Amino acid sequence: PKSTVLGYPRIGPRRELKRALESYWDGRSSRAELERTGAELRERTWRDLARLGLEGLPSNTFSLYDQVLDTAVLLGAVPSRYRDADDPYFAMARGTDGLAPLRMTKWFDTNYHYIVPEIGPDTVFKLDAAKPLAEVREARALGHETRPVVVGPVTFLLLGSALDRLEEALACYAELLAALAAEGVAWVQLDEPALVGDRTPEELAAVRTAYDRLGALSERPGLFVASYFGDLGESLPVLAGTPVEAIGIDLVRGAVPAADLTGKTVVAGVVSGRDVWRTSPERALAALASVRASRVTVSTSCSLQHVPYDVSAESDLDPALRERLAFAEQKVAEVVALAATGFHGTAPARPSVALAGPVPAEGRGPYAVRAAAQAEHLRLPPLPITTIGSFPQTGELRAARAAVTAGTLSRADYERRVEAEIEHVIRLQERLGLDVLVHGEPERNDMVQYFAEHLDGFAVTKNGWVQSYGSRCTRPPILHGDVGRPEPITVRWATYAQSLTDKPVKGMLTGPVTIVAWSFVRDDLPLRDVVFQVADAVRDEVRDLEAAGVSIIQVDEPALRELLPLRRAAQADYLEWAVAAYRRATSGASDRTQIHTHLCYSDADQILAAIDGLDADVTTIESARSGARILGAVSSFGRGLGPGVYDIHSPRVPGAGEVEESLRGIVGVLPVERVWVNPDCGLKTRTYEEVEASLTNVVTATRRLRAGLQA
Ligand code: THG
Ligand code: ZN
Repeated sequence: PKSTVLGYPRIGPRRELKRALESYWDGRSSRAELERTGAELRERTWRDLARLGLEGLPSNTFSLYDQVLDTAVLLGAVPSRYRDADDPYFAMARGTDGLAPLRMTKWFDTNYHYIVPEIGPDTVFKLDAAKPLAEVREARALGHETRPVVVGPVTFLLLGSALDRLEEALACYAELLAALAAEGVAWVQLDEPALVGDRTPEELAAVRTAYDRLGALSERPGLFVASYFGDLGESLPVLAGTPVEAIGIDLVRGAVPAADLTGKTVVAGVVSGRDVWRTSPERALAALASVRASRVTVSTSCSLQHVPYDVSAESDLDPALRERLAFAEQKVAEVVALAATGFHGTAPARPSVALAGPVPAEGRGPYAVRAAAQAEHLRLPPLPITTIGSFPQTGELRAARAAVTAGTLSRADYERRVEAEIEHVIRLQERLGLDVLVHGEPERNDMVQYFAEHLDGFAVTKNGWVQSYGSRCTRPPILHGDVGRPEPITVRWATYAQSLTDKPVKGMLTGPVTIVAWSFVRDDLPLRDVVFQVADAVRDEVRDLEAAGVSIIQVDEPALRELLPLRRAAQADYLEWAVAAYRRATSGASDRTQIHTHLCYSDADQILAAIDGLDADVTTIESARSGARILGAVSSFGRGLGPGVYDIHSPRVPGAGEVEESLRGIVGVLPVERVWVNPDCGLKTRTYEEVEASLTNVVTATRRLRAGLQA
């Protein structure tokens, strides 16, 4: 075919799949009803793609939860403990009463999370091709021939840390290819995004083995190996040396390869699947023209699952901005138009660029000086107790926000409800005996969307949902112009909360890297410059919070790890500017103001030096699950540390004895004067009942330890 896409969104243009999943999980509907919604979404996707004129339609890009989990099921990699569950698939994805779910982590450098395959000594690979075969047949019954998409063997095994199981996995893939060929399938797409990272000689040898082996099979469809999220680099000649017929190359993130790929089809990813901008036809056509291959198919740089469905659903967007945007539907139309080379649009001009000025001189003194000033000012007890920031988001608050948008609730009434919630959260924390309070963030829908709504240079969407994991979605804001902060954003809520209590209340901000990572950003400026603009807006907010009497300010960067470049060669430069941006955002604070930050990642090892470089006075970390390893690693920071004393990701309430034991473990490793006591993450997803019971036990445990310190 002359045109195709590597994948398509599946949550539904109005999040139909989200609703169907949550209804099924709550026992309000049957598995059959869920399947029906899935079938409707697939039918609609194929119909839309065909209507837009796309030639190569993908199938098996639909998933009830995650495509990596689907691949694990395809290969029989279902850990035995899940096999007897009522619904093993969702037991793996979400856990059950008695079973923890499989681990989940970020898909390369995206905000999408996949389920990590668990491949152990008990894993027996055994093909279960039901899903891809059913989708091929389903599409065929609707009049569409499709190309099933499956995660390829090398990427799948690398994600499961089990490349040593290549032989067994390949036997399964071979069986799959035979089954697809028997079904009359002409092409299969094997996704190998892992090939755009640094690969060892052994891993490159595995690529060669895999595709020589699969390519040599007599009964198989055409093999299309798709790479995305960067340059294939040293993987390209390896792949090109195997018998695969087609290679997918990301020409948005990566360069047009110099290599002569005569004999191959190049599936040229010239329409970005990672941003929401219209494609420049000049650039795309130039890239297409310079590919040296036997055939060129026009495509997207990666699956379109990372962008929303349809920009024409965004009636509230400024028309001048909207005409510069392309969501999934518009991108398909671009691919089709480029393939026909009847693409005559011109890229509209971008707004002017106001570069962030020079980095402000570091305002803050050395830690020892700061710590002394803060101790004098804050007068906290030993082992101060705090929380990460958010308190349970009630259905009432979400409904109230929706009512404001719908125009059925006045802003003033909404703000009164937010204030009532803040007062409730403050009184609760006082009653429990916490030392550093938070306002609970009832006014925020999302820690990035909320700031984007209040900053210049950003637009937000009504329906621009992108799947983050399972049924969970975000609406990434669109950073399209120069960033500015017209007026204080959080000061009103922070000062209201502080007015209710004599205890210090932390101001809560999202850091510049995270705001950018979870938005779609302009592509006409280096990412660093965009992040610095956002940093300056956060810096203004820090300054205003301080001026309003807020003496502790937390600036979180949960996406610091996510934006780490996939290639090692680019990582040091990124970490340097990312840390500089954080310091730019926070260094306007005086020595007396205590800066906190919070980390959620279990895989922080690669960026520990950068986290140290943030130079926050207090770092709270999710350590309840990652355990002693991370404690040892951060103990060298030499500043305040709050390793989580219990895991908030489960509804279980930890006993006081259990928390005490965890705390004793922590003070056994870290100097007690640097230790803070806190849950290991925000409380947004818990109920008030769970939060109250858990925090009561945290306070009891901390008081026992304090008593021991005085003795
Ligand atoms: N915000 C954004 N991105 C994120 C997170 C976030 N990426 C990483 C991590 N946190 C992902 N986690 C979640 C958790 C919950 C939800 C989304 C991502 C979620 N979303 C609501 C839903 O799908 O119903 C919608 C929220 C809304 O109204 O905006 O619950 O915290 N940007
Ligand atoms: Zn966290």
